[in-house]
Amino acid sequence: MRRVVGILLALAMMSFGVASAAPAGKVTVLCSPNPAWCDAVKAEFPKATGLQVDFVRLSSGEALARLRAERQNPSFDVWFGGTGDPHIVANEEGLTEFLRPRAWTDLRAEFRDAVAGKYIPLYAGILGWAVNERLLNEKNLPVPRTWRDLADPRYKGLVAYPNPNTSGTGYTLVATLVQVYGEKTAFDLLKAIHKNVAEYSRSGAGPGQLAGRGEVAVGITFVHDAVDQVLKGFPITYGAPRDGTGYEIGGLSLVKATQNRANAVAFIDWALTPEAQALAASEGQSYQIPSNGKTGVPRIAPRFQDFNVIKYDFLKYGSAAVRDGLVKKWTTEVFPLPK
Ligand code: S7P
Repeated sequence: MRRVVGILLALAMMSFGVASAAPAGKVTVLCSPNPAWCDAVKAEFPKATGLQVDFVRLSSGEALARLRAERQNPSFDVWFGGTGDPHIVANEEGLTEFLRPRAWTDLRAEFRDAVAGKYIPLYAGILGWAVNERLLNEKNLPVPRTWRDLADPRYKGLVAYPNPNTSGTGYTLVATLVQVYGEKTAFDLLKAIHKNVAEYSRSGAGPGQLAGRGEVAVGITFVHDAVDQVLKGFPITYGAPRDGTGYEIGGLSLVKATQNRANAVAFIDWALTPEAQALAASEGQSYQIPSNGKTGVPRIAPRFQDFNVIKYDFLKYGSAAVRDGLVKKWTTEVFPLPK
């Protein structure tokens, strides 16, 4: 009898076009980390929830620009990953809203406290560089030790870093130098380093790839992205300047004007589970420190205690006024200079 009822119920559901038992629908995600991680999320989220994922991969600065452009009619439900500064800008401009996720109390307190409820911490990573020592040895050049070393004219054409307009990594570099040296000295240093830059990449991972291919000798990137290049077999060593370096607390934000809130919240809660966060290293070629304290830290993830990491002021350098001001200053005072 129960079997007959089940068949009749299924037929009734199909005849009225009622969705199957699994929740119908999908989540559209603005995905800023390594594309491999975005792909892993797309593959695994449906297995856990029955919901599908569509994503667009944009670097952090591009992602913020897209959310600003779509303020009235966003095509995304969630912003997954990317550096924290633009996530703070998006929150302050009402493009995203803070949501206290199910896993909130499991998230590392130092990450939660640093971003003060502007967004949900997803991971953390240290700014540093990928170094092609083979290329440096060919030119009889030393491995740089400080940011100031990168201004040495002997490194002409041998440095790359991301464009802060598009890349959150690139903005983290500019904001780090300002916090270490003060704005005037920082921009004098950026102007000097500019003469040595072969390429300003679009994405944060770009400079490490350029160094891995031997197109530059020093690629400024997050150290975990340099680790990825090493694991892929490129002749890279990695580190960070001794004179102080910044870091990112990667963001996870609910798009405020989403019409798909329930599914967006389901994605956010899933993304913070240890199982989902473990995908970064196992499938996503991403070796940050996960935000959930219950998620295992990849053995090869760079550790804060191994570097001279500054107390990065996220609330100041993530404000729209400061972030947009420094990006504009770099774009008008550094980028156009002759080399
Ligand atoms: O997953 C790698 C990673 O470096 O990509 C993110 C990066 O900020 C996004 O790239 P952009 O610099 O191009 O914005 C980081 O959040 C993450 O660590």
